[in-house]
Amino acid sequence: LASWDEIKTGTGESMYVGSVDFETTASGGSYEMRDSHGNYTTDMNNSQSGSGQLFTDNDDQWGNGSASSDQTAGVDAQYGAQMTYEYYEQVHDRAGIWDNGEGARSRVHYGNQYVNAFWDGTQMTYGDGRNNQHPLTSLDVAAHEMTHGVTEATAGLVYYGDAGGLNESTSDIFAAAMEFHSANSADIGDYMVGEQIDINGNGTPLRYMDQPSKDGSSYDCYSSAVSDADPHYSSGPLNHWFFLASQGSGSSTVNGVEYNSPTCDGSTVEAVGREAAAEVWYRTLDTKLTSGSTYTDARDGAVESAMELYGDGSTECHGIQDAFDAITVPR
Ligand code: ASN
Ligand code: ZN
Ligand code: CA
Repeated sequence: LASWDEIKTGTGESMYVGSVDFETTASGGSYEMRDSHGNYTTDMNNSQSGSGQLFTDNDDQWGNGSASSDQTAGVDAQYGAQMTYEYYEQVHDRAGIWDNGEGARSRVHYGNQYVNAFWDGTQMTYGDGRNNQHPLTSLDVAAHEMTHGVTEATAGLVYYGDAGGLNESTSDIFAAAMEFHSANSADIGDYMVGEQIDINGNGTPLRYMDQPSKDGSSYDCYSSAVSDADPHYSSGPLNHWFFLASQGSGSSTVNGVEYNSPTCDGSTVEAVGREAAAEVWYRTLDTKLTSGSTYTDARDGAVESAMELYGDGSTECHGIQDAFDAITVPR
């Protein structure tokens, strides 16, 4: 931020979160899509290389709520980055991906009909989705990708074996936690990932945390087979753990969405609440896990974290353990 620049409040018409206010930077007579932490968003204009062009605007009113404006996907990505930054800062006392107060770049309009988003070690990148009409810029997808950065900067979980599943699930867990925390009225919080980007063309989400196998590929329960699966499927058991710890087993309704989460061993799990579950998992990621951690390490680390946070014998400690029993991670 140059000394003559000034943080302003821009107004955006987003694709997925309605009309939003977000931080912009006034610079040289126009406005930049850049917030007070240094998170900024660029337009790749269908290219697949380079940094893209920083979004700027003359009146600080951005996008039109549809893909017909190039700024729209930028609004979602920038808002998502700002909201995720604030989630980590407010809830986990973490100053961004690297915990050093620095923001990151988001790139939108990557490629043509590119139906994916990714973290590459330095930045978040988003394609425009099916028919270039469904940019992969929903809040949960933005938080998912940014969390890959947090995971890299903390535990450093590799992207294969058990650790790969833990890595993917960590991104889904904080995607859900951030979506609830941001409490945006157009995207109020749920235990699904990618429910707004219509990635399957029939309105179904990418992943379900109450019963991960509903996507047709993810595992609900831990077994040795999980270790050989794609990280997006071996994430299932830990996503299921997060749901069980947050909401408990059986049926529940949250923000109007009905869930059903059977346990793998027929047990009943009492909820410790989403905030406690997220707190425990963040501490586990930040202080217990390393690059090659397994599901057993995840269990041990989470139980230890729950003890440190809430005390030995606490309801939280029992609930966290019971949820790991329920996904059949051996003691
Ligand atoms: N969207 C995917 C993810 O973040 C990209 C990948 O396969 N790494 O998991
Ligand atoms: Zn991922
Ligand atoms: Ca979601």
